[in-house]
Order: sequence, then structure tokens, then C-alpha cells
Amino acid sequence: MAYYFDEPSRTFNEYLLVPGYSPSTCVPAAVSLKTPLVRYRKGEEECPISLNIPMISAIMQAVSDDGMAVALATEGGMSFVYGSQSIESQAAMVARVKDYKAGFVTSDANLSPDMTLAQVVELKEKLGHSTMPVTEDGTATGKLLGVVTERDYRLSRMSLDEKVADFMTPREKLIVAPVSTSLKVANDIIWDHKLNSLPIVDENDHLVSLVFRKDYDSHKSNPNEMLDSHKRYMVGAGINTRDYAERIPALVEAGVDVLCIDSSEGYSDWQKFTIEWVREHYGNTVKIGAGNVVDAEGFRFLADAGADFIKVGIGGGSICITRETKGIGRGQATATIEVAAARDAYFKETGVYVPICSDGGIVYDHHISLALAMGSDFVMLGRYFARFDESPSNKVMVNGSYMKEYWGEGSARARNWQRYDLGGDKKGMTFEEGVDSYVPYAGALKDGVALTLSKVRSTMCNCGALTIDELQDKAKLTIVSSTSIVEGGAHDVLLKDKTPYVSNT
Ligand code: RVP
Repeated sequence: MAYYFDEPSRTFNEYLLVPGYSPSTCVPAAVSLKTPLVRYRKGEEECPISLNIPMISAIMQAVSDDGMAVALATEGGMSFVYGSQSIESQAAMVARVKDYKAGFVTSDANLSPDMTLAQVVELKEKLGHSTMPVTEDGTATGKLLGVVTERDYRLSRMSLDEKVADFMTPREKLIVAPVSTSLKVANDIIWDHKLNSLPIVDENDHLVSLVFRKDYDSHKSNPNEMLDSHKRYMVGAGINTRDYAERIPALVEAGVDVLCIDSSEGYSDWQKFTIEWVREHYGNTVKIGAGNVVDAEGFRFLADAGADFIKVGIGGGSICITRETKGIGRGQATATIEVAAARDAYFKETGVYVPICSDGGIVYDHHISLALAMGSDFVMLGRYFARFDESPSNKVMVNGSYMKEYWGEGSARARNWQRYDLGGDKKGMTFEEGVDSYVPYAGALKDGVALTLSKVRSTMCNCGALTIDELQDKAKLTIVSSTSIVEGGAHDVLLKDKTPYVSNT
């Protein structure tokens, strides 16, 4: 006879946290959001990789490319670069994140000496940059001949067809620095010589990058950055259970920090085989997460297989129609609660702590607090990150409002059949499990994440918790009735602003 779970399948919206005692020491500024990313012997050793904030970005074409990875690592989280692309282009994205030197900018507004003042003005209007290097071939890596800034020309006194070569600040008058220069030294040079920017050149005097005074200041204001031991940004990547023997070596070569098997349903031999392959070829030096599962059995299977972290969630994603098309899945809250209990039991039994990640279905910021309180160590977000400038998708105007495009990996647009693969010869999708959609544009990731986390810290203090561990220990959760959900919003008042209230998520 079929097995029936006692509990109905519940979502985050059906829960609230009941405040606990908040001592005077429990203030948002004192909260630490540091959380383990990969398995470790808790209490005996330090976790080899911890996130500084409990947020990772979804393994999706519309969400996680190298641009998103840099932006999120800057804030203390981690992106998992999408795997539904060729091995070469995914590895190139990972390599770009690892090569990215915060504060060292590859110039995108470059001039050649025979360009005219009119072209300079046009480029400045188009890109908004007032500092433009002049290189022999007009590229970002050509031989450096000079620099043009607003101080080099006066539109009222000069003819628009004057050549760049005649009014640029020439190379011999420029202060430059070699590639080996650290950001700190670059900044000292900028200060000592009262510069606005410093070109970095290689041994052949070819331009490599520029350091701007303003960027150094912003770099200093990112205390949570996720950096590896060489001070490079950390980045994850999604893999599948088909081409791992080719994809993983390329990603490792590119410098990837953590892998994650990207699958809508992870309680399968295919995931076990993939993890075994990693252990056989790389031992424990390559970290690999697995999933997704929604119950204790699934967790146990992947934990025993050696997964470094396990993702939880089937069918809860905002663009996901798996539950509708296949009738499989589980309410995200119920799944998280059960898997967290299994994780704790596994730790008690083995001494090994395997972090779990609630993936999908985070609609409001407070859902992150609920997921953490229910035992999730961090959360994976798709829709949330797709809304920001830094996501790879297009920003478009729809009915007078800016939107970003957001599509599921199981949609006809992404065609990520490996994510839904169940083995056999078939390589391709027979039906869709995801949709193509718009999400309201939400500006810069930095501002959005700061606001979200200020709410999470505040909630944690209401629960008397200064760490995520403490929150999981102290949280008191209650199921809400449908009428009390109504009470939770603005009610029985006539709203002055008729636009429906939309949380920042
Ligand atoms: P959300 O944050 O609610 O947008 O959900 C993102 C998650 O949805 C992803 O991390 C992934 O687990 C899942 N997903 C991605 N594509 C699809 C689909 O097409 N069904 N689902």
C-alpha cells in the first residue's frame, strides 16, 4: 500500500515566527550570518568553506553568469554558474570570475589616436565614462598611447574634427603601474599623485586595466566578500549527471570552488555515480553539492553518497510547473523541516554535519528567515536575483514598468534536458516543466541584498538569536490559519496608495 505522510505539504507562507526573549546584547549590528557551505565534522574542525551571507544564486541561464557571480561574491554569497551551456563557455565564465580583480577594470571605452573629438563626445554620451585610454589599435589591450579625460578638451574652443592624438595626455606624461601592482599599492599611487585613475600596463606597455579612485573606496566597503586563499572571488558551477567526466575537469581547471549537481529530482543513482566519480578522481579536494530532495530518505541517500551539501525543494520554484505536469513535489516548508531533522540525526549519528539549502519558493524576504529557522543553512534564489541589474537577462519595458526576463531551466527557452534527465538514450525534452516570464526590475543587487538582510537580522534579534545556529535552536514557529494570514497584511483600513503592496522581493 502506498505510504501517506501524516502532515500536509506546507509552504513558508503558512508559518510565522513567535518572538523569543531578546537580551540587550542582541542587536542587528551584532548578528553574524556566516554559515557552513560544505560538510565538516562540526565541533571538531572548522568548515572548509563558509558563506558570509546565507544566499546563493540559482543555477539558471537567467540568473547566474560571471557578472552575477562577482556581484554576489562581493556581498558574501555565492553564485552557481549555469550548466546549460557548452563546457567551454561555462568554464570561461568561471575563469572570468577567478581572474576578476576587484578594483581593476577592463576598459570598455577605448580610443585610437586617429579618432575625432566628435567620436569622443559620442562615446562619452553612450557609455558615460569620462576617462578613456588611447591605444594604438583602439582596443582595451592595445599599446597605450595616452588618455583622454574631460580636462583634455574644451568643446567651446575646439573643432569637433580635431584628432585624439593632438589633444590626449600622451603616454610620456602618464603615471602607470605594472600588472603585479596590488590594489593597495595602486591606491597609494593614486593618492600620492592626486590621480583619478591609474592605467595598469604589461611589460610591452600594453593596457591591461584601469584602477579608479572611486572603485577603491567601494572595494573597502565590502567587508563580507567571499574570497579564496589567493584573494580571488569564490564561485560555484552547476553540473549534470551526463557529461561530468568532461565538464568537471574543465571547471576545476578554470578554478571553480564548488560544484553542484543540478537536477529537479536528486534521489537517484545518477547523482551517486557522479559523486563517486568526483571522489575517485579528486578525493575530497573537489566539493560537490547534490539534490534536489524533499524528504529524509532522499537526504540520507545523498549524504551517504558523500554529497558536500544537499538542496531541498521540488516544484516550489516561481517558474516551475513540475507539480502541475508530473504531480511530484512537496511544500517547501514541510520539505525543509523534514530534511533538516534528517540532517541533525545524521550529524548525531556520524559527527558529520551536511549543510542543507532550501531551493525555490522564496517569495518574501521573511521566507528566508523562516527557511533558516526551519533548519536550512542557506537558501538558493532564482526569481529574487533575476530582478537585479547584474542578472544576465534583458531589462524590458512592459506596460510602463521595467521588467527583467526570467525563465525556468525546464522551459522551452532554456531546454536544459539534463536537469530533468532520467537516464536512457533519450537526450532532449518531451514536455516543459518551467515557464518563461517577467519579474519586476529591482535595481542594484547590493541595495536589494542589504535591505533583505537587514530584515533577516532584525527577525533574528526578535527571536533572541545572534547566529543562524542559534536561530535554529531558539526559533518558535507557528502555523497560521487562513484568517490570520488576512490579519497579517494591512486590513480594515482604506489605503491611500491604491497600488497593491509589493514587498521588495
Ligand atoms: P525561485 O527562487 O522561486 O524562482 O526558484 C528557483 C529554483 O527553481 C531553482 O533554483 C531551481 O531549483 C528551480 N527551477 C529552475 N528552473 C525550473 C523549471 O524550469 N521548472 N525550476
